[in-house]
Amino acid sequence: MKTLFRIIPILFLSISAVNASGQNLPPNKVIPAQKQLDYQSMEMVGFIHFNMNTFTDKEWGYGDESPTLFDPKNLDAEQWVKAAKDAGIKELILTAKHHDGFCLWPSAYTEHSIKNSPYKNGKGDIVKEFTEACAKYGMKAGLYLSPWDRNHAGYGTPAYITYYKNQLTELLTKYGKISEMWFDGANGGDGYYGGAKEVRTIDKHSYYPWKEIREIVYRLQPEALIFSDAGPDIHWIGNERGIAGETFWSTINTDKLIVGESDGDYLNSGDYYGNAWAIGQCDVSIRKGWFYHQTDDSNVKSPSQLVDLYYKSVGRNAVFLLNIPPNRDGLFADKDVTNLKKFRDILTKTFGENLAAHSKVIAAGFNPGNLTDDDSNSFWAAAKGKQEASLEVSVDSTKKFDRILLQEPVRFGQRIALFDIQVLHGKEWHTIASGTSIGFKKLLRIAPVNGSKIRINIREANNTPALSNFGLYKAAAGDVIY
Ligand code: FUL
Repeated sequence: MKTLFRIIPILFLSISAVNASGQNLPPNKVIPAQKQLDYQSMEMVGFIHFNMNTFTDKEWGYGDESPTLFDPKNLDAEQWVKAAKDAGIKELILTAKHHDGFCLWPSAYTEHSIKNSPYKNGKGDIVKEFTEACAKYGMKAGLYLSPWDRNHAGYGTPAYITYYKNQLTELLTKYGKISEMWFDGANGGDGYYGGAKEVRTIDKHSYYPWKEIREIVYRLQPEALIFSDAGPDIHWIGNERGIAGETFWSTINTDKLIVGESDGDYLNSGDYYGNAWAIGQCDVSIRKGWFYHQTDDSNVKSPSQLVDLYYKSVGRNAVFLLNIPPNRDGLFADKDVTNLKKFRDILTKTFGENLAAHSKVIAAGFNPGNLTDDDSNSFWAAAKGKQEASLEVSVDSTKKFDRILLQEPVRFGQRIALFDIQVLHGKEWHTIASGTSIGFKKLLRIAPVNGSKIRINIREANNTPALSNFGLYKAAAGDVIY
């Protein structure tokens, strides 16, 4: 592998040279779009699974549920948004339609919607309430429109595709700015299908015209990002536990991706040789299920468990997508709100003081001081042509730390493929951490340690290595490793 990493970089090297200030790094062939950079820097997005299943106590509705069952008496979308904001969430994604086909907005194309429910006497529109609440509090709004529809009579035929595109168009034209469209990979199986009550399988390679569907999104909402297990902007991490691989590349080979049929292990690590940039998104629910069930009230993830997931998603170069399902009243349950707040408090405390801030850095190459200057835009880069480097950071030897932060300026591509970190304790260097990818953000958790110097050794990279940020922290109470 080591030799391979040494040969491959040549393919990635661009012709432009690093200039003297180090601010113009030759970019890799595969780099993120600006909207992907902006998305990744949000770090945390939220999911809101709220729909017919909330009232039938199911996870997957069959599609024959009566709209009369849907009646959230105290729904308050602002409560969702405020609680999410306090938790550090920057965008929320609502299940406008889940697999059972019930629509949270009064779609002109079906009767299976909120307009035939008792909610606000059929005059309600929860997509509207949701997007307005998001706009009011500066939260980005995304929507989930299930490609699988167990209610629709035409599912499996071209008629359903027209219906799906019409619904997508409604959602993208009537509710202001939509920042993300979330396309689920689950599709095909048994269902009501307008009364046919049968099993309908579809060809995952050809049934959904994904190219056309994506074009609708980009045409109607040019700034929106598209999620699916095949990307293109954001891809599924390959499990629903919220955990990215310890090695995670934001590059992936799109030829290997099919919506609903991608290899989970592949998605979990990304691909060093990938031909496209796609952000990894780690979805997980704060509760056992995606939808609210009273029986899960004793099963809400603790603040510490959520912090652990933050390290396993954001800390591994991915984005954390946490689901918080409103209850039958249409509200986040108190326990969920409390745990969300405590989760954010723990992170704020842990990352409140960077023990390496403004520390002296010695390294060959350009602007080593940029590593500790509190500005994650500026960066250090190794000397031109080098793919290995060592940086020495002087630190206060009286202070113990147990969390390490590294960031690459990924606007130039993801480069570092092998590194380790050592601490000088007395006269000896001890290796305290190592890794095989960094990307936008890498957080390493170690046993508490102190020393007078830290050495960051970059052993392999696919282009001139660069780092934009380095931090040392002491974990706050509640920041524990599971
Ligand atoms: C899955 C769905 O089948 C679940 O119900 C849920 O929506 C989850 C986020 O994605 O594929």
